[in-house]
Amino acid sequence: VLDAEAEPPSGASRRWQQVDVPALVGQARGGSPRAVGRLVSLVEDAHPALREVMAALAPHTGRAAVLGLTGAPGVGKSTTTTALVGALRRDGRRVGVLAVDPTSPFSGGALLGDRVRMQEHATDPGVFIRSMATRGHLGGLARATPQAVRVLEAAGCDVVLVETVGVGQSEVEVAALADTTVVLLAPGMGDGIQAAKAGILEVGDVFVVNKADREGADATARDISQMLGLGAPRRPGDWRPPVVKTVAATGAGIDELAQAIARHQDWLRSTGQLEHRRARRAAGEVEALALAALRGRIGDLDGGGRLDELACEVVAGRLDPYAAADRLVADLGG
Ligand SMILES: Nc1nc2c(ncn2[C@@H]2O[C@H](COP(=O)(O)OP(=O)(O)OP(=O)(O)O)[C@@H](O)[C@H]2O)c(=O)[nH]1
Ligand SMILES: [Mg+2]
Repeated sequence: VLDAEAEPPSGASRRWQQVDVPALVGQARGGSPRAVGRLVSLVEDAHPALREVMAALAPHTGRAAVLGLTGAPGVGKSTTTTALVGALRRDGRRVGVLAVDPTSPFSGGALLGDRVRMQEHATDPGVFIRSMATRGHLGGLARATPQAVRVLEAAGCDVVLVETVGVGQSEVEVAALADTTVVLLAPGMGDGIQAAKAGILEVGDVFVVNKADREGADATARDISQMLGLGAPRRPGDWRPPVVKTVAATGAGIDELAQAIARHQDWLRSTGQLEHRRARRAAGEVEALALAALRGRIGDLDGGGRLDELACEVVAGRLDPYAAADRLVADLGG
């Protein structure tokens, strides 16, 4: 796309910057952190060139393991991510890190903190670290994250770690995007009851009680194990989420965590769950894009006037909502 212009969500007209997609993708494939950063920015902005970017990236994706790390603010996600990156690098794996902040519309203090914390990897050419803010962007976390993961995969990452702060629905969302979801808790702040309330017991493939140097870690780990046992009875061959204790700040327990993640990845592959999860994920992505396209076309019918017209008919009692929807759909086809 060389001369892309489109309407941003606000409706105000905006001139998009020109993008030489083949050149940019080529540079990213060659390992240029700048090109990778630029592509993730296009993802964040829902830039009109994204369609071409995704087409260019598609042949180079689907091979990376996608790990989601989620948990309450301050539980130690970034510290754990940094330690995991170290373990993966010692294994010779190329790693991408996406720190996704679903609450922040701009790159503020928290993300700056992440960058400082991950400084030890800043000059390693085998590590890409990128923060992404999604609030206020079209589709938010659910649209942008898989697209940014594709950018990192195409840049040659074997593993992509997605860190998301657990607020509201974001844990559940990140779980839907990852092959393996790691849920972090800390003593005293995330006991079993709290975790059950937040709905994270269902989404975790591996549970971590971080800050195990603090009092209460054993009790929290026991709580979580117990709550996990109360769920639906497991059948033979089902995955049993392990609970690992870590002190991310010193690296204690990180090897055990890496092993638990590797075991889950083996299980995913050997049971066919990996393909199943990825297919379900892609279906969700395609459906979301298709629905967005349909919504756009509805908005375009008579410059948006057709929907208003039908709505007036419904209000006046001349049409029922089903009949009005049928007409709208018929108009889309015609
Ligand atoms: N005592 C102790 N402190 C830790 C441990 N791991 C991390 N911390 C500290 O906890 C604080 C928060 O750590 P982060 O890694 O930034 O936590 P986070 O979950 O990424 O935080 P947000 O991204 O802001 O939600 C920092 O001051 C860390 O140094 C640990 O194992 N023990
Ligand atoms: Mg963090």
